[in-house]
Amino acid sequence: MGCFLNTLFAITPFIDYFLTDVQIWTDVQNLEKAFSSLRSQVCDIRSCPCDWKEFRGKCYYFSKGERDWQKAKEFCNNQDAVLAMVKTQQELNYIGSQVSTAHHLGLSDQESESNWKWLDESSVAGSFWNPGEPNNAGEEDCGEITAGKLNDIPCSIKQRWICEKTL
Ligand SMILES: [Ca+2]
Ligand SMILES: [Ca+2]
Repeated sequence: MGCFLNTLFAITPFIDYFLTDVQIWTDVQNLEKAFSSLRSQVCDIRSCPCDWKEFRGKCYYFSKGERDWQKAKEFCNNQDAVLAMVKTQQELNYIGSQVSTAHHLGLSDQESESNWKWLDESSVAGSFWNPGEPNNAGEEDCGEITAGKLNDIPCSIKQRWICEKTL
């Protein structure tokens, strides 16, 4: 491709003299085909950003630092991502296998006590909670994953978090 372009640029000043309109049109078409092929090859290369992990078409970021729930949420949004929302048992198992400490998730009942929703407003599978949770002990309005299942905690707790985005 590079050689082809170099050649094209080198001969450009002489094109008007040496090529007929038909030949120019053929060259333009060939060039368009070459660019189209190149573009489709580049667009086929899709992968998660460095430091993110891929699972079933999504990219996950497991933080090293610790923040409260709101600050963790803002971090994810600034990465074109969201605090992770766990929709399937497979996803819960995967995330649980990746962490050994509690992590914030995109889950809260801040809008309406005991009405737990993921950040996209979808509801939570009851079986995902740890036994006895959510218990709102002392006022807990944010969701975390701990010991492979969900728990409610105070939103002000600073701890690690997980972001997700579609691949
Ligand atoms: Ca609560
Ligand atoms: Ca709790």
